[in-house]
Amino acid sequence: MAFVERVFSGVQPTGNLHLGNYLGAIVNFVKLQETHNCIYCVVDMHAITMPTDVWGGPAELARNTREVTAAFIAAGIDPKKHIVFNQSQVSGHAELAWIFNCVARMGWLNRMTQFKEKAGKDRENASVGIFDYPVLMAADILLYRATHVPVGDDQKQHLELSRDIAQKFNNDFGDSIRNNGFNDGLYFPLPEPLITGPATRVMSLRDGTKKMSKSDASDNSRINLTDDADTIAQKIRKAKTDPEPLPTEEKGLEPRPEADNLVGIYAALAGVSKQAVLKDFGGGQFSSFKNALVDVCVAKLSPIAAEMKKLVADPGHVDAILVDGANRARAIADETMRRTKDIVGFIRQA
Ligand code: AQP
Repeated sequence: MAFVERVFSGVQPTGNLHLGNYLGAIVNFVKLQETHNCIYCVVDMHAITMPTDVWGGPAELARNTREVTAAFIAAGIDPKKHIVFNQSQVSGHAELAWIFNCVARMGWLNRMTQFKEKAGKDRENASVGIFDYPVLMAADILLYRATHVPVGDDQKQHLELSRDIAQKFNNDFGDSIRNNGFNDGLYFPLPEPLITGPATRVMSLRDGTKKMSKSDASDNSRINLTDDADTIAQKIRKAKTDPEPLPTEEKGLEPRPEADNLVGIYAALAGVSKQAVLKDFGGGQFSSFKNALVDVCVAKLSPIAAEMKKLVADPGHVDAILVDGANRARAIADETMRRTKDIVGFIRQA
C-alpha cells in the first residue's frame, strides 16, 4: 500500500534546548514543512521517564513545554499550516503504546543503548517508563501513520525498533488487517528516519567524543538556544581544541573530534560544506576560526532567542497553540485508534 507521506517528530521538554537539538532536528523540521504535512510534538510523557529532579517537577515541566513550543515557532515552524502540540493532550499515544507493548519483545528493548546509558549501573532503580521509552516513541509516530521521522543520529536505533514494531503488528494481525479492508495486510507504514545535514550528531564543547546533551552537568559543554551573545562567545572561546592548525582537507578532521565538531557546527550554521569551511580557515589557528564561529552562531541564534523570549512571556498564547494543535492531532489519532481497535478485536462504541 502506498501510504500518504507524513512527517512526525518530537522533542522532550527537559530544559536546556541546545544547538544539537536545533541542528540535528529542528532545522530539518523547518525545511520539511515545504514538502510534507508535518506533526511536531513536545513529548512531555517521555520527559517524566527520568527521575523528577532531572525534569524539574510539575512547574518546570510546564515551563519547559512552553519553551520548546516557543523554540519550534521561533525557528520557523508554522503551527497553523502544520501541527504543534504536547503529547499528553492526546490520549491515543498511551493507548497505542499499550498495544505495542504486547507486540514488542523484551529482547528488542534489552538491546537499546540509550536505556543502558540513561539507566546507568543502577538498573533496578530505573523507571519502567525509561525501559519502555522506545515503545512509546513507536506509538507517537505510528498513531499518525507517519512515514518520515527527522531525528538526530542518536535516535537511529529507536527508529529501527519502531519499524520492527510496525512490521510485527502487520504480521501478527495480517488477516484481521485484510478483513478490515486493507487488502495488502499493511496497516502501519515502516517509518523512515531522516538523519540529514552536516550536524546529525553535535558533540560536547568540552569533549568531542561525547554528544552535546541537555543533561550534561557542565553548561559550558553546550550552547543553549536561550544563551545571549556574550555567553555564546565565552563558551566557544573556551571550547576544547588541539594545538594543531585546522587541516586543509576534510580527511584531516578524522582523528580530531573537537576540530571536526566545531567545523561541522560552522558548516551547518552557515549552510556550507565542511570542505568549504576548511577552504576558508584551513591552515589557520583556532583563535581566528573561533571568532568567525561566534559571529555565525550569534547571527543565527540571537533572533531565535529573542523571539522565544517574547513567546514565553505570553503563556496563554502558547497554550492556545498547543490546544489547537492537539485538537487537530486528536482527529487523526482517533481514527487510527478506531481502526487499530477493530484490527485487534477490541469491542467499541460504533
Ligand atoms: N547532540 C545532538 N546532535 C544532534 N541531534 C541531537 N538531538 C539531541 N541531541 C543531539 C536530537 O534532538 C531531538 C530531540 O531530542 P530529545 O529532546 O529527545 O533529547 P535527547 O535525544 O535525549 O537528547 P538531549 O537533548 O541531549 O537530552 P539528554 O541529555 O537527555 O540526552 C532528537 O531528534 C535528537 O536526535
